Amino acid sequence: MTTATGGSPQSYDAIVIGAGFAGLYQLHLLRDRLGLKTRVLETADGVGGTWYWNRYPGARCDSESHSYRYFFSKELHESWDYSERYPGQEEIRAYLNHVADKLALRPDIQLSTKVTAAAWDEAAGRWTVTTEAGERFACQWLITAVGCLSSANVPNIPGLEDFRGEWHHTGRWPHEGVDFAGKRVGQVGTGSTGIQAVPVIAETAGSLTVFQRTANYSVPARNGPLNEQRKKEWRDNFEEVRKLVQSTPNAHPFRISTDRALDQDEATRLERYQKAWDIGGLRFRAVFHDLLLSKEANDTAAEFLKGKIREIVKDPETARILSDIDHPYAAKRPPIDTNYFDTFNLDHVSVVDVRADPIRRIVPEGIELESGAVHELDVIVFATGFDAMTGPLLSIDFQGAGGRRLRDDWAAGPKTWVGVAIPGYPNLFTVTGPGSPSVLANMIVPIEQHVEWIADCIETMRREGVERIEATPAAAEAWMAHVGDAANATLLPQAGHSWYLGANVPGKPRVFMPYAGGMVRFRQICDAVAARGYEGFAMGAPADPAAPPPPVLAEMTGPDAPPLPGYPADARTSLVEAPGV
Ligand code: N01
Repeated sequence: MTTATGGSPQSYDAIVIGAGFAGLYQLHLLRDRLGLKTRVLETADGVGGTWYWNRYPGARCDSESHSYRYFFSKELHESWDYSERYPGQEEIRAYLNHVADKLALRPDIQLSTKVTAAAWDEAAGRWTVTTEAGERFACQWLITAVGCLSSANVPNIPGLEDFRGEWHHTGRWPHEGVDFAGKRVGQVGTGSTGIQAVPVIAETAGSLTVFQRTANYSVPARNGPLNEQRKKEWRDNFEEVRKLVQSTPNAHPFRISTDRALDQDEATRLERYQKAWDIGGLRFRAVFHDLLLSKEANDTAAEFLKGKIREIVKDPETARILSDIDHPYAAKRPPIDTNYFDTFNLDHVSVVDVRADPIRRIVPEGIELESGAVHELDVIVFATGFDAMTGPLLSIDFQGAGGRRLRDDWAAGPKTWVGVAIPGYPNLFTVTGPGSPSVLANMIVPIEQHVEWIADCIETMRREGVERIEATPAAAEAWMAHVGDAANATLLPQAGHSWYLGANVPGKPRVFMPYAGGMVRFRQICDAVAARGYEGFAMGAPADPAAPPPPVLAEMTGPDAPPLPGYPADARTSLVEAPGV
């Protein structure tokens, strides 16, 4: 199929940007259920989204494999087995390729196509989407499926261009891999990614120096192969697993205890932490209900985990640096690992505390610290994270109604109505945009919920002959206030340097971006918005800037909000049970 570079743009009903989990499913629903002429535009030369780009050593999902897959089709479910408790990057990419084939999606996916701009044409009631190559597409509905963590954050450290060795960001890893054999490797960053990468890089590197700015907790993943019986169990229990992940606030396949840490005596608490440590993974966060609600409760878990670091790491100074953690457990996204702390017992692996002695610059031979010390390196690995949530959207020049620009509208922070719609940007839907539970949940579940909600919304519009939908400014204001309230009911904002707050990117406004009220409550709110005729949206006409906030939000989150199935009454206003992946 050809696309226009001049003259009239190619015309579609819907354009989807991105071919990861969200984009593939969105295409399937719009094309195969609604019969829309739909095209997916994808920067990469393959499908997979985050799993296409993040090929760094040790890249693996922290969600358990029976929960990290689509749940919309039993047939699809039965056609695929993962091989380990946590799926590795290659296997997830293979799964998504399998899905693309099974659903015959490829003919409608245009790879190697980077969207750079999108402008709303009010007279035509359509978006014009422009790519880096100058191709243009017109569509009535535009859906971003660009992921939350796809804009790599390479820190602006002076001198990088003079470095004589090679450097790589984990989120843009070379497809041919990186040969560390015998090399002096420096890794900057100890988030979830860095903690996965260290043990694997150490296997072949001549030396590995980890530059740590913020020490981090980590719980053993206890990964391992799934035997045939376990695979069959996950295949046979599709309905149960689906119901479970759709009924937990973090969309993981485990329930969070309703017990409170502070109600237990110390021996019981320790016993339960030890048991969770032995089981491994994000389930550690589920041991007690109050771990993110009470600092005192959190301290009990934090002390247990710091004690483990001191137990594992033999050199006392290394153990001190690694366990000198300044934030509550799980206030930043909690990593899980395979032999992370043990790796520091190897003679060729060391940690440098760059909070005490910050990185001053990069010099041709390596990394220089403020003290003047120079660490000579052949390879630098930046495991320095992402310009999260807003970064991927703002990398596209969105021009909404009346020529307004998203970059200006979000200068003080993002604003969406229920994470999927932006006032001033009609017929634009954002899958897992700011204000969605997204990264505080097992991503697949919010992705499926958003994609289905968007498809239902478009179906309703078509049925009712409505051409245009736009969130009202008051709805987005009210939603972001609620997103802030939900976060403030927890310890999450106490990790002042977290990417949830945008604090990892210099100059980025400090706004808590994901919705911490839990996926179950979120789904209830979205369903109510739709059931009440898309409250908070203007249907068929531009949004009234003076429209009042939609009553649905106050009703769904206030004291008379409907109960959440299976949760205690005091889990009403904010669940905040277990931020996960
Ligand atoms: O990124 P991060 P990540 N000098 O931002 C440090 C998801 N994920 O790629 O904390 C020195 O968490 C920074 O230090 P500080 C998951 O949601 C999912 O690890 O800012 N250090 C920090 O240590 C995760 O949360 C899976 O002080 C600098 C690190 O770099 C998200 O991806 C697997 C620095 C960045 O940590 C991002 O994790 C892996 C500088 N100038 C990851 N700049 C799954 O399971 C930054 N740092 C699906």
